[in-house]
Amino acid sequence: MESTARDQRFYQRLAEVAVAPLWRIPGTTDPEPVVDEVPHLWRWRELAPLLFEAAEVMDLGEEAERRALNAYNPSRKFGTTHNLVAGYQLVLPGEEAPTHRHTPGAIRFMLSGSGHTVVDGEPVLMEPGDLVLTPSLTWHDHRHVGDEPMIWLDGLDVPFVKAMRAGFYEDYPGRELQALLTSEGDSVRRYGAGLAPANDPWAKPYSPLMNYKWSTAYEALRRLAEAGADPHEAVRLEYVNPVTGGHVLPTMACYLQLLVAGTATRGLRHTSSTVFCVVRGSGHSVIGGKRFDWETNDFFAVPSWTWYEHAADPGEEVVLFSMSDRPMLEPFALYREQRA
Ligand code: GTQ
Repeated sequence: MESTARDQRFYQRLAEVAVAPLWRIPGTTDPEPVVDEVPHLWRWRELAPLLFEAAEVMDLGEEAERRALNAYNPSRKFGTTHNLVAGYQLVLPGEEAPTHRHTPGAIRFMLSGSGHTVVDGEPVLMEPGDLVLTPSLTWHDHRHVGDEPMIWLDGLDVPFVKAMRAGFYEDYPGRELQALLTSEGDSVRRYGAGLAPANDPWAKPYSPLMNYKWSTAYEALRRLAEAGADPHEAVRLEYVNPVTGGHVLPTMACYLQLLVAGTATRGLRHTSSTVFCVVRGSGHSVIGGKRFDWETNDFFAVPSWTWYEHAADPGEEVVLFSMSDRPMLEPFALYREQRA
């Protein structure tokens, strides 16, 4: 139909009362999700020197509460994916990152060194390969132990929480470090074997286990590897809430995955977005048709509804850690996946 002067006046009048005609709104009838973020790889080799330089530029505890480098998707100003943000964090010997809490939930995958993250009064010892939770509104701080730099990968749901207009943040009263309320590893003793004390009253919307130890997780992964591999998932375990069997956090799910040396997965895509971190070995992923070669400690973003597959180099057993926003989609029946 021709656009007449009368039509134009009509559309102008709609604009004047802040209304748009549905038939002119793009995207209303997209047959599939339109994804505005890109697959991307962040290399440890490139970022590690910058992380250590950050220690010269910024005093932890004085200038800022955390020395963390947030990875943003090159197609966005904030967020590694549209729902998740990931990045390296560094605490040096003698340093402490003060106590605070916020509505965004966080997970930490430990890469090197050691220290305590104190979570609501529980000192949680972080060692390489451990997955530590600091769920929404739990008081948390990080305290270095030993003589190696303490480095981990942070994963948070900040972009989602901001989009929900639900971001709140608070420093610990008096700006002191929180008091210790239990002995080290209390939740590991209660829940660390994947079982829970009988008649356990835990009812919070996140896992009561604050530390999934590397040795336990890797041993379980090796045992599952003996049972065989899935063509799309390879050998893949989810870190679960031992009380409910559900995801570790209401907004984020975490996984540990093994690829036998020289093997590859088949293509997979889903409506959840994922950040993968290379725990061991080297290989590559093809994401949205683009190849990314990765090494230990690198991490990469797989956007929603984007085909991806992983391959382990010959002679290299590969272990991948991943965090996913799948729990944000499931309650609304919006999680969907497809296998090649
Ligand atoms: O370590 O508590 O990357 O509060 C972003 C916000 C880390 C933390 C981040 C945080 C933290």
